[in-house]
Amino acid sequence: MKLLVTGGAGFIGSNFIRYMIKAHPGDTIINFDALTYAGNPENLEDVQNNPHYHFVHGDICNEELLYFVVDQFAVDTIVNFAAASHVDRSIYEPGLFIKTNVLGTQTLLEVAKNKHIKKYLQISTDEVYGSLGSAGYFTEATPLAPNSPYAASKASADMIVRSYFETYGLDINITRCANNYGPWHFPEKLIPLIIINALENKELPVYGDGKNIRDWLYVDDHCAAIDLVLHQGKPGEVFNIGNHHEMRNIDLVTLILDKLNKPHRLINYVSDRPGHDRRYAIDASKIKAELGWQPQYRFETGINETIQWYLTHKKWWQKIRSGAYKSYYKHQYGSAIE
Ligand code: NAD
Ligand code: TDX
Repeated sequence: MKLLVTGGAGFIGSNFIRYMIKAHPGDTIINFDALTYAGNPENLEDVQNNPHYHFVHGDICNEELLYFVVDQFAVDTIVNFAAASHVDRSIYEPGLFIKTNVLGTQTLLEVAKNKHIKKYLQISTDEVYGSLGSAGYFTEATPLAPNSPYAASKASADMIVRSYFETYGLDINITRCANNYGPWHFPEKLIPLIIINALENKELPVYGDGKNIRDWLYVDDHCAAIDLVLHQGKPGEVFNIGNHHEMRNIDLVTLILDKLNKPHRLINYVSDRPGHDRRYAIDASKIKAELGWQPQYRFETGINETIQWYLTHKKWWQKIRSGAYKSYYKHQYGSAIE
């Protein structure tokens, strides 16, 4: 396989590239990434000298460059991770999310169609389904009802991907995964933010009443699912990915504090996120039944490994937290949290 991975320098993309290099050492992987604040070449330092791995610095809105790269490497498969991915940032800057997530996806699809790419996989999210009440699960048949500009941009992209299948016969799949956690997770997101703030004895910002529920999946299990869909996904199909690990945010924050032996008084309830989805929960029975996917990580194992990773990679996150991230943090949390 000659695989173009967009957004491969981010959290899930970098874990996926490392996973694929191990699982399919003969494949060629081209990581195409704009290196926004969330893209970090250090995430892939250990594979950069692998002769089957190539990095191209580029924007998925740049059609000309995409054609060049697809020709240059004779790309036959595309996985699109590239996205503006943080819900809170989408509230301040919706236009960027539309540009990257919607227009960028369409640009990539156009190249895939014209270059007769064999498989195009769109990495989507469970957030496109909106919010659940206290019961029930998202299935692939749940209507899309996105609530944040981020979720709306991802849902829009999904619709365009679908249209390239229906109209042009491009072999596409869409995966919609639950919240991921694991190594290389950018510290603006809840789990790494809580681990790092706790390690530094800083306050932990919990939105609203802390009772919003997220369904957590270890990133390697997501990578394995993507690998299966790439190889076996029937054209045009959507697959939900998740492992029934629902937790209230406050319970997750408390669990991390306890594991780090840090006091609960670090918790600080702050203003809620506007449009904050109450509950996500994925029904992944389709990918299990059709492709035989089975998650390997129990939450207890995954969270312990994740905490351990942040303890042993202080330099990685200290560098991020000392740069431009500081002004985002101040903007998001103001003086409520130091
Ligand atoms: P991330 O923010 O860590 O990484 C995004 C990457 O995309 C970065 O490397 C960034 O530089 C790159 N990028 C951004 N704009 C680009 C552009 N215009 N052109 C090329 N590259 C660009 O995000 P993540 O958490 O790794 O998420 C990856 C994908 O998975 C996203 O599409 C996201 O919607 C989806 N997803 C994430 C989760 C999660 O829990 N993190 C869950 C489900 C789905
Ligand atoms: O400081 C915080 N305090 C807080 O209470 C932050 C950053 C988050 N939260 C809450 C909001 C959510 O209920 O924690 C939960 C998780 O928040 P995020 O880590 O921002 O993730 P979420 O909004 O659920 O979105 C993530 O999962 C789905 C990814 O960022 C998306 O890219 C993915 O599609």
